[in-house]
Amino acid sequence: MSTHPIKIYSMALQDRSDRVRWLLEELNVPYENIFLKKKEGEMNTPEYRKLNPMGRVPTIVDNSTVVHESAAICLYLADKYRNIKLAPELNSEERAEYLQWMVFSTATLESIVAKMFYLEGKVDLIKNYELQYIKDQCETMKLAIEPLLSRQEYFLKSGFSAVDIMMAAVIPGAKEFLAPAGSATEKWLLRMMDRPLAKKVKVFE
Ligand SMILES: N[C@@H](CCC(=O)N[C@@H](CS)C(=O)NCC(=O)O)C(=O)O
Repeated sequence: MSTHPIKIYSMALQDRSDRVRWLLEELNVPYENIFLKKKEGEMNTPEYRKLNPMGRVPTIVDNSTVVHESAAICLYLADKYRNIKLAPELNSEERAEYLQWMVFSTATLESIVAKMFYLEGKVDLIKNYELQYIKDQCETMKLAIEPLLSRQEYFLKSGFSAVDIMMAAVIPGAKEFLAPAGSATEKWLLRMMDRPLAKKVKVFE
């Protein structure tokens, strides 16, 4: 077990570190925030590049363990503190489904949702073409998400898990496409937004 609180390197409360903070709160694990000032070059120092050679955030330092990639960080933490049961056990029937959704949340979902931010301020022609692409991709992803959340309260049948945290941190970026008004996905998202520890770390602000 840790002898020092886990350090989370980020730029702000509302970047991809928010999902890590939310998970740590749900796991009841102490942590220390280290906010790097991008404009002052703090993501570009040799010391930080040793932790994350790309100079991105979030990165965590847990004694001698260093991890970047928010999904990998959440996988690592939910397993490390598995007594809190936010990740199915290795031999559980739900383990494969859990891994599937954790990888989906960034590799498939966030890679598309992040384009929405990239498009801001771009010329209309590119914007319209790209927006149509994002919309089409979201429609395909909805085929997996919406029926599942119509059947059950959380992404895993057994209950709230690290998957819900990852998904809830990403889906609002393309809410109009992925969680339209009245959908089961929107109802799930509202429940996630109402969780006291999500509110505490201001994930949805
Ligand atoms: N896939 C990575 C993405 C990491 C990432 O791109 N983080 C952004 C902040 S949310 C960043 O560090 N951007 C670098 C910059 O703005 O200079 C993850 O999920 O951790």
